[in-house]
Amino acid sequence: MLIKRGRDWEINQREVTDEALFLNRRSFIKSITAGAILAPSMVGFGSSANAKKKKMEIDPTASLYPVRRNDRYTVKRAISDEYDATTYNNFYEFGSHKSIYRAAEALKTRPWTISIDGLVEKKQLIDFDKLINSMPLEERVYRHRCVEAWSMIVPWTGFPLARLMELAKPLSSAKFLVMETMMDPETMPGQKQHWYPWPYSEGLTIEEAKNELSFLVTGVYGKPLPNQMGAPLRLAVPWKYGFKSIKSITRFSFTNKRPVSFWERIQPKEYGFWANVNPEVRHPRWSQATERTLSGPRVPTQLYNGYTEFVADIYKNLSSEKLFM
Ligand SMILES: Nc1nc2c(c(=O)[nH]1)N[C@H]1C(S)=C(S)[C@@H](COP(=O)(O)O)O[C@H]1N2
Ligand SMILES: [Mo]
Repeated sequence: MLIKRGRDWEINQREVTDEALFLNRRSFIKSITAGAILAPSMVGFGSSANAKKKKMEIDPTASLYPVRRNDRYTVKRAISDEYDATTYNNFYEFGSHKSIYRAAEALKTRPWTISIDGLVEKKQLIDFDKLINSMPLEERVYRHRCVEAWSMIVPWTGFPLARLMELAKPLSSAKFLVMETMMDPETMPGQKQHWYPWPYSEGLTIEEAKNELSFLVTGVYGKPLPNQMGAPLRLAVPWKYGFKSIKSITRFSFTNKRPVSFWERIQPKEYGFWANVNPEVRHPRWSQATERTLSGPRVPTQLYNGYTEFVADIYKNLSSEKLFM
């Protein structure tokens, strides 16, 4: 991982390495074999003509925002600064560091077709604009806890994942929901790095997906999602580590087989299927006891990221599973 300096809160973070460390070593070795060395200047990728064009376009859903906040999910701590949350991102499709927000302008978010398939009564392709206009939008202030031990509090706009499941009508044989990110190596240059198992994918059990907290996000800070945060549609599952909250989704597939997601495929000793937040269960390379908030102090991490009352029931008969990695 590149060492980036500049903000006070980053200085204490040297001991915390991130998801990229293991991979960077492997990719480094592979790129040498391929006869090319990844220079740090290449990792961020450039802004393109596309990006500039995109800036000129007006988001066709802009008039839907802002929407009413649902106070059932309000967090007591302060909401993170919008600039901080929108310029410090994980989106490996655009590079393995945090400053991908300019590069992500290249992502083409229209037209955006979403496939619902697998073990469902109603296989379908839905246009994103049609979908969002058929859904009850609300705002929810959620915590977000990255496995790298940083966190933020943001006001997401979106609708419950359960509403999308009602459209799909999963069969009783469906036990898991798998989601996939858009595959487009031309606008997402990270996807040309063949050592990653693209497309990015994530999975939940049907019970987790139906939980009231599972939220499909279309906007943040009272506006449509910026590309770097996963436009036009991403997941928020706030009781789990951030990598479960997949961005720029184009596919929802129902299956009876537990999926192996992006990070689990890369490093199964460090990233598992469940990935529920627990301050007492260390990442093999660092403690998860505390977290650095994006615009605030270091604070203790909470079990299920503070959402125990909403989710504990899901796990009561699953104690033999590795629920916290
Ligand atoms: N497609 C995709 N989704 C992704 C990621 C990614 O690299 N690609 N990173 C994940 C991780 S590790 C985190 S912490 C969050 C970060 O979301 P944010 O950039 O909006 O804060 O997105 C998650 N979703
Ligand atoms: Mo993360």
